[in-house]
Amino acid sequence: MRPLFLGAQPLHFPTAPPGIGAIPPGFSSLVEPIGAARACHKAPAMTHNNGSEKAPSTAAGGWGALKSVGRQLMGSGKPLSGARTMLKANQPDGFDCPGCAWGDPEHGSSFEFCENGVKAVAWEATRDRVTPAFFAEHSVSELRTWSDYALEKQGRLTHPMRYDADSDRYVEVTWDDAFAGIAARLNALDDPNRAEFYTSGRASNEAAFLYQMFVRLYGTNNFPDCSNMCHEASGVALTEAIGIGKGTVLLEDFEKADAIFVVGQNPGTNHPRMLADLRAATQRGARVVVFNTLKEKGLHRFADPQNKLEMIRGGSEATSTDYYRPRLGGDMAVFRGMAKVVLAAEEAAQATGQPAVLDHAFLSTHTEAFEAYRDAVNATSWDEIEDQSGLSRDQITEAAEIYLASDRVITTWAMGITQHRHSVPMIREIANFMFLRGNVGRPGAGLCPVRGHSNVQGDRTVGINEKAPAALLDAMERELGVAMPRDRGHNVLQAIGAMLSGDARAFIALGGNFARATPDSALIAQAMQNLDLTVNIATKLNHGHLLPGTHSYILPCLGRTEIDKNAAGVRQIVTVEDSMSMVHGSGGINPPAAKTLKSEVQIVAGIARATLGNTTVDWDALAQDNDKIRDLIARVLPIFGDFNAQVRKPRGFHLRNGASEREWNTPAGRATFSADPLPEQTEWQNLRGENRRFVLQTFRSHDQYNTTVYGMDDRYRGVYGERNVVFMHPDDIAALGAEPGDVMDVVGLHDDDVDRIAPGFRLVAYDIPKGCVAGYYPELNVLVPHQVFGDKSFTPASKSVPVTFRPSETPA
Ligand SMILES: Nc1nc2c(c(=O)[nH]1)N[C@H]1C(S)=C(S)[C@@H](COP(=O)(O)OP(=O)(O)OC[C@H]3O[C@@H](n4cnc5c(=O)[nH]c(N)nc54)[C@H](O)[C@@H]3O)O[C@H]1N2
Ligand SMILES: Nc1nc2c(c(=O)[nH]1)N[C@H]1C(S)=C(S)[C@@H](COP(=O)(O)OP(=O)(O)OC[C@H]3O[C@@H](n4cnc5c(=O)[nH]c(N)nc54)[C@H](O)[C@@H]3O)O[C@H]1N2
Ligand SMILES: [Mo]
Repeated sequence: MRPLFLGAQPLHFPTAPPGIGAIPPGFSSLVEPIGAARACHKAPAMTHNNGSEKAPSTAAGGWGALKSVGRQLMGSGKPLSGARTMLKANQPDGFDCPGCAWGDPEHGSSFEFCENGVKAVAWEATRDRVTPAFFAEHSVSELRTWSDYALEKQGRLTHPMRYDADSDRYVEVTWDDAFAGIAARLNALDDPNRAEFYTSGRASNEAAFLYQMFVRLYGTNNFPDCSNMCHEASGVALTEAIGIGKGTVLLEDFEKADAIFVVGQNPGTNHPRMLADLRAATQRGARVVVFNTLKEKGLHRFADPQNKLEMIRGGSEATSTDYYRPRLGGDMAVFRGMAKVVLAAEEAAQATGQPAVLDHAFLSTHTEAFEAYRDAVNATSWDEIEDQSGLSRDQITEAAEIYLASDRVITTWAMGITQHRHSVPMIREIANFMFLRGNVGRPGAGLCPVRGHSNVQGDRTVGINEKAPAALLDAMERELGVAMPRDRGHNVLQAIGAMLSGDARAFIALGGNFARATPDSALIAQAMQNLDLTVNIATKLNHGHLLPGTHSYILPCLGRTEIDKNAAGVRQIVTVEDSMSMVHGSGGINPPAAKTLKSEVQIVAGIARATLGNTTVDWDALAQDNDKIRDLIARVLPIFGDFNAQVRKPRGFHLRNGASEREWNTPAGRATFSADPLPEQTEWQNLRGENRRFVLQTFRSHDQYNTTVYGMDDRYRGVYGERNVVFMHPDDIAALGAEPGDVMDVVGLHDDDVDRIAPGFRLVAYDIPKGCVAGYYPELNVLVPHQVFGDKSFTPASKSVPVTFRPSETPA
């Protein structure tokens, strides 16, 4: 063992167990145990897989995660100031980790980072640069042939660039010329609704608020937003059910819950800090019940790389106690089935004079339309439920019994739930189920959509919303003295429609990678190049930047980890809101990647001033002082209170959420049950029995952040060095007349005259329900039809894409 010192605290860090290799340089000072040991009796680990398979014996996290961390911190042989940077992640005086929207613990004293947070930070803190010289060397047509990985790997964008069609290259432009050029194109449009203003969820509250103010003053509500492809269904369903489109729990509730249901979510990769909370729950005897089509490793066991003892012993702890594997799109049936069990238990209790099972006080005081729901549940047969879910009545009964035995239950979910056609009724069903025993709005219980991007929830709160509530628009009008546009604007799919039809003429993106994140990537690529103006505010080069319209600009911005100073040298902080509605400050600590960068706030203000002038709003003043923006936010949205004072508290503050206090902002003034029938057919049921047809879910590998590809491995799923793979049941591979490892083309089955083909994908034999297959986004987005989306949510159904396979000409 080598003694290490972290501040005043001596630490002993273990050497790696045999076979793991040396501790990678650069990460050792990252390691510190978190919190005190939470010794308690342990709940038994059980799996209820679609067969009788055993859970994998290995754990997520552990040495593999630490090795990966070390590699990330070393970058491409140029060590980053990584350890220091990492220590400031999610700290009161540091920056908010750009990795995900999971909440931070109350005592922001222990490290709060994870392997994938480290990747996100290291990716931004790279020393590689994409300079004007790089663009002089490579034409846009050439760069289009590069992979997503290769493009971002070049490093941070340094200078504002303008597309020059003659040379097919981006050339350097001054900031002022860029702003003036953009303003000229925007002001030349005959209708502001011909411009689309995209936002990706990493943008801060300050940048997003300024952006929506600019766009509305310009005259449109066209706010296609990454959340349209993400948790939109949660927003829609929860607004209908509980009167607010957000979750109702705090991180502390996870310490109090008797059972946590984790549905359609892969926290081991996408919200790794959540694993610590899940395993703490199993350790104190709570049940963690997983519903996931796949056996995701992080949802079985987790070795905490920040726990010294565990690392020395090579130990790990369970992150779940019960694991069920429904078919794709089968979860509404699962929850309907569990509700049947709960209602039957209530009847039995009544018949035998036992205590009630339902929370009658809650149902009568706080809910609406329970009877209609009860009728809908009674009208749903077990046959339907078993067929659609792929789980047996016994399995569903077993899971429901855990719910019945638990006083306090939390249900969390993510993309496995939100990216289907019937996502909104599915999430309403989750809410219905939770209402039955009053599991919303009390400690240790509640609904928890686990958001994706680190500030996607905050962006919505501050007005990035194509259908913004009237109250927000009224308040903006009062503040600015100018009428706000009132027509509903475009969401992502409507923006795509407008681009395809030629109605849209301009596209501006505050971050993100619209072209690759959206469905039907091949069609979108064409449509984007037909625009008059495309503008990308970004940290790194991606394919979205390589589809220039007639006039095109790349505007490089500071990242979260970087020091942001105004012209007078005063440091600025920004704020973000996590999945638990906690708003906190974030200030960078690294020097900017280039002196030429501007903050997102300054860039938005620059475009706004050039387009609208400096009269209605003093953009110049706002650009220099984020406190002024926060004051403005609080005037428009009083829920932020004394924003500037609150945000300087160590852990930030909680944005009040009526539903978590049982105040229901629904039309009925109560938590509202829905009585939707199950979908007639899920995509799996539609395709069943049809030769060579499958339903595909497109998800994330362990080495990517959405369209940002960090590397070619998916360690937890045993895939190394490649991304063009499709996970498939061995029997399905055989039915194709193929063998594991064969390379085939994946062909989309949507019935229009577009060819949707992803050539050259290797079949990986995998433990996955028959008829269901899986592969990575964004590579498979060419197969996702933009016409198939969630009812009411308009979210592309990227977890249930009908596909078939054909022999491939592409070499393996
Ligand atoms: N490292 C890293 N972190 C991230 C991201 C990232 O790309 N990388 N992305 C961020 C963003 S924007 C988001 S939205 C979140 C995404 O977080 P997740 O929702 O965890 O993301 P996916 O990779 O899409 O995983 C979907 C999971 O749902 C399961 N699933 C799919 N369909 C079904 C179904 O019909 N039923 C059930 N029960 N399960 C199903 C899949 O097997 C998979 O485990 O993560 C955020 N955090
Ligand atoms: N098939 C399929 N499609 C999907 C999904 C899926 O599961 N399956 N998931 C959907 C989901 S949940 C989401 S959220 C979307 C994600 O869609 P987006 O949010 O549009 O995509 P990202 O890949 O997160 O964006 C990456 C780019 O953001 C830029 N960037 C990074 N940091 C910053 C920053 O601090 N500021 C600025 N201005 N730019 C920055 C970089 O240039 C980088 O290239 O994709 C959706 N698409
Ligand atoms: Mo997302």
